[in-house]
Amino acid sequence: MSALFTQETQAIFWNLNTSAIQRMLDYDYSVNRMKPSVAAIVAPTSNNKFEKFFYGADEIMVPIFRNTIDAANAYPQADILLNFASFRTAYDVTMEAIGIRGHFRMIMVTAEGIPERLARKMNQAGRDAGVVIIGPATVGGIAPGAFKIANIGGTIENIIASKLHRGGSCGLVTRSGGLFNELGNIIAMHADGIAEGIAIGGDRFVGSVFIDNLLRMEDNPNVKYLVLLGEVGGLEEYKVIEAVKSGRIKKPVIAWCIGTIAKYFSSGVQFGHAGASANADAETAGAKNKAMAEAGLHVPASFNDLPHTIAKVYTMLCEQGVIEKIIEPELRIIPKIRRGKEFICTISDDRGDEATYAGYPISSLATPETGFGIGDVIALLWFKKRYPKWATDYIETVLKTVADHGPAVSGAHNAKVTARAGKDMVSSLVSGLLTIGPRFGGAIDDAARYFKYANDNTMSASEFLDYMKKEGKTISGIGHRVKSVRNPDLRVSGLKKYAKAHFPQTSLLEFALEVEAITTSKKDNLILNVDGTIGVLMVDMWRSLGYAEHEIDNFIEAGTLNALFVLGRSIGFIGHILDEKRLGMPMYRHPTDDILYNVALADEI
Ligand code: Q5B
Repeated sequence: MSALFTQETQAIFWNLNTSAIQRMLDYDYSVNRMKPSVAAIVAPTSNNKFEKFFYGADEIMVPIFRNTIDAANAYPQADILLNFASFRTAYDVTMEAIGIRGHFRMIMVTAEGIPERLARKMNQAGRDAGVVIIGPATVGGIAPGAFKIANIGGTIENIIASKLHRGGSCGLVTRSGGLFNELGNIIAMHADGIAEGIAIGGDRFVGSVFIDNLLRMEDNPNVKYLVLLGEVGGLEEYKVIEAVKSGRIKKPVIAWCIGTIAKYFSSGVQFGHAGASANADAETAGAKNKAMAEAGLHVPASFNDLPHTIAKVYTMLCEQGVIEKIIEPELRIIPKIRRGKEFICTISDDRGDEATYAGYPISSLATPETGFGIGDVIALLWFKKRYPKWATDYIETVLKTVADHGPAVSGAHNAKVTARAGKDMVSSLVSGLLTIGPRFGGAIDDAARYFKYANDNTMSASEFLDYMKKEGKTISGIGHRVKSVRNPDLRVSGLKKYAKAHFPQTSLLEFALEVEAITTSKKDNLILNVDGTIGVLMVDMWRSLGYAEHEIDNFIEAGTLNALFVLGRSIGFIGHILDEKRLGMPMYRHPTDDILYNVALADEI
């Protein structure tokens, strides 16, 4: 790939460095990118699932993952890793990312001070895997108008002043980030800006070196000439000389090595970067500048002359028709004052002419002719997906099945008593709903959780029973007050029949039935009850729909399954409350002869 970054490029940002990420997104917005350049964040210690960032005046949510593998799996198109881990962690993060074979095309490592032994291993691993490593100790790179890594180019004002908001024709490679900005400014003043620029980093051992980047830029048709800002120390510039001599690099190269002052010192000088010190004559800036000039590179007489050399080469290429005039694009302006939103909604939107459920206008769902049922509405509003008919029909079967089970059950009883106390519909309904819990109706999530846990851990039915006994827990989804083997619950038979006929697979149901075979052999009423059947079949449904196990676990943790009982049984409770109102029943008082009074005289203390 000759252009390292395009407008489509997306990165995974390792570390929750909010200000650097915000700067990237501000850049994206300004240059009219269609999608944010940061697809996801990896932050191992964060408990948050996303972080909000501004995108222009609006806000967007960038998902947070606790490890790189999950982020990479969720965002297969995000093939750049911006590794902002500390120098203690950066090596491990890079090696893990290289190990995700075929995912990352480029990894940028910002940390300074990674031990040289590890840096060499890391760089070699990158080369072996065909991954471009930029850094360590770098601010990264930029393809103006397309993709900008974190802080390179500085503030938005400096970016515009240096024409880094749109592509130019120079391919720039430096070691230093500070001098990258300086050169960016010089190139903007004396030519038309940069097509691609990379600061390779100041450490002695960096991943991609000058020649790697210059060869890629040679092949990039957007780059018309090259600027290399080398440094005293190392021999990398000689590889560029060889490439020019051999004709591999044909585009004009303007080059200068900084550090010529070193010859005025009596002893060796170590400049700011770890790699900036000459260990032999050939490594001095003077020797490298001389060799580059002799090889035909455009080498100015001094750094002060560099702008004139750039202007000269640029003008020549314009006159030759190699470089054409750039039509300046319009920039989007980032508002000075931005206000963060207090609430987030990802399921429905009421801002247009008509509200939508997960993108579907209500009118496209509501009327019978559309063919959508309440199962479809639940799939959209609860799971933000369109489910196939067998799955929405199952959800509707569940709702119809649990709508009521007579007046004697805990919730209906409470709702009736509350209505008879003169309370309104909502209060009576809520008093009924509040009885839904681990023993009554609200055992569905726990049933799914424990049966799934046993199944995930390949326990046999009897091992599962032993496990629950050790835990000191009754098995959610097993047992019923009135239903038993001899008095089977026909609701359960109906659900099982539906699943057998329509589900692609029912493996968790099979497991639950093995458990039931053991429990009913001990006690007749320890059947797989309606809660248990709904729970295991919902897991079978989600598995058949292709959800990952952790997504199913998240549904269960959120209480999704008990919510099905809440929703369905509300229909019945409302019926009972209306019944009470219709009948005008008086206040209820429980008969005292149905209460065992066992009240002793309180002791005095
Ligand atoms: N034992 C449901 O209890 C019930 C055991 C068990 C191991 C078990 C009980 C239970 C789990 C929770 C659950 C949903 C309380 C039920 C629903 C909706 C409904 C309701 C309706 C509707 C029934 C007697 C002996 C004891 C216990 C042992 C009982 N369950 N052992 N695992 N799961 N189940 N709830 O019969 O040796 O004698 O001390 O908590 O799934 O709510 O229609 O009414 O639509 O409205 O009263 O269908 O099973 O029995 O609690 O007195 O226990 O059996 O350890 O052993 P029972 P208990 P031991 S569906």
